[in-house]
Amino acid sequence: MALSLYVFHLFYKFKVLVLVTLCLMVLWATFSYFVDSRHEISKAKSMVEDFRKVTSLEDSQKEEEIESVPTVKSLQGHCPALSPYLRGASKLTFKATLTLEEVQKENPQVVKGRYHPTECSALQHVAILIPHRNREKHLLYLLEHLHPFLQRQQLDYGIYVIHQAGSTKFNRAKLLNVGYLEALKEANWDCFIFHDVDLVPENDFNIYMCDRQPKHLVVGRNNTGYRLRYRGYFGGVTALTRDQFSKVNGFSNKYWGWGGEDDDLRIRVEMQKMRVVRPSADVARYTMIFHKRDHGNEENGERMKLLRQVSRTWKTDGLNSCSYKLLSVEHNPLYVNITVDFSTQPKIS
Ligand code: UD2
Ligand code: MN
Repeated sequence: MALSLYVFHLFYKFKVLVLVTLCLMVLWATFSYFVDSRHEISKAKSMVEDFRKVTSLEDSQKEEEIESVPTVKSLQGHCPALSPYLRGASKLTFKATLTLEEVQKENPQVVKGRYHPTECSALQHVAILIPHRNREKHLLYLLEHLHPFLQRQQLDYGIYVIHQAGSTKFNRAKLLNVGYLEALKEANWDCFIFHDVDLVPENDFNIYMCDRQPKHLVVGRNNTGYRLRYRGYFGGVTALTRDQFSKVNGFSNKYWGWGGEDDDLRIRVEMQKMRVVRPSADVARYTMIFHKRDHGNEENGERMKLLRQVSRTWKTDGLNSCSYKLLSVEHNPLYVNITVDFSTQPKIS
């Protein structure tokens, strides 16, 4: 009898132990679920906050617009802060046999390099400016990926390729100044994206809209292990509003060959008490199509000297002194091609 009582007691103790363990497991699972979801919620919150900032910039612009000229467009509802078409990270492919005709077929709604969503009124009008010479294949790949990317973001946009004619030293910064000046002759763009031809964005949550501060869109790229190259790095792809860019007098026109012009723009931005902002590292990712240094774009030996002078020269070297010979403006189906000659220095066109 005593033995069976003892066995019963032991069995009872075992049951209690199992029950307690089960309770602990349930508690642990619940706790980790809440910790995870709190993390997710705060991530989502910060994303929404980012979009709210952009939209409020837009709203203040739109309010001014509505007050001055009530247009038919302003009666249409604005697109949402977060487009429903975004997909996140995508695996990029670059088909060797791709043709311009194929890309055109994929983008029937793009006319003369421009697109706007029909279901809502875009939050910003964005001009993409691409400096170019001898990189036709890169341009093709960029157009292939960028058009659908921008359409998924519900932007009213136009793509401008600014082509440097001839074989004089390449001048990326001056080409971008030309792009800004020429694009504004066509439309009242709110925002400018200064875009290398060989950088393809990997994640469409990297929104091609301007912020209240100048924005640097390349935190990382494939060939630098997706890390920021250095703290003040401002190269590759940047977004500035019409006003931010005009406030710094644009880029310097004096950087011939490779390097320095991006740091010069950052110095101009900081001198105007603006601050460079960046999207989070997990979305600001790019693939740079492999290339070697081009002929005619050799390293600029003057760049350190020029960088030391920015505070003295920015007011007279920039948009207000950008002289060039405009050779042509062609409206191709997928982009506007602006060809300029820098070999002579005629007065501003
Ligand atoms: C870096 C920067 C770039 C710029 C450059 C220094 C990144 C990702 N990019 O680019 O923004 O600051 O250093 O000047 O950090 N191009 C042509 N044809 C040419 C030469 C240049 O089209 O013959 C254009 C093209 O758009 C190209 C860009 O200029 O992407 C920059 O030149 P790069 O790609 O040779 O220089 P990279 O990759 O070191
Ligand atoms: Mn490059």
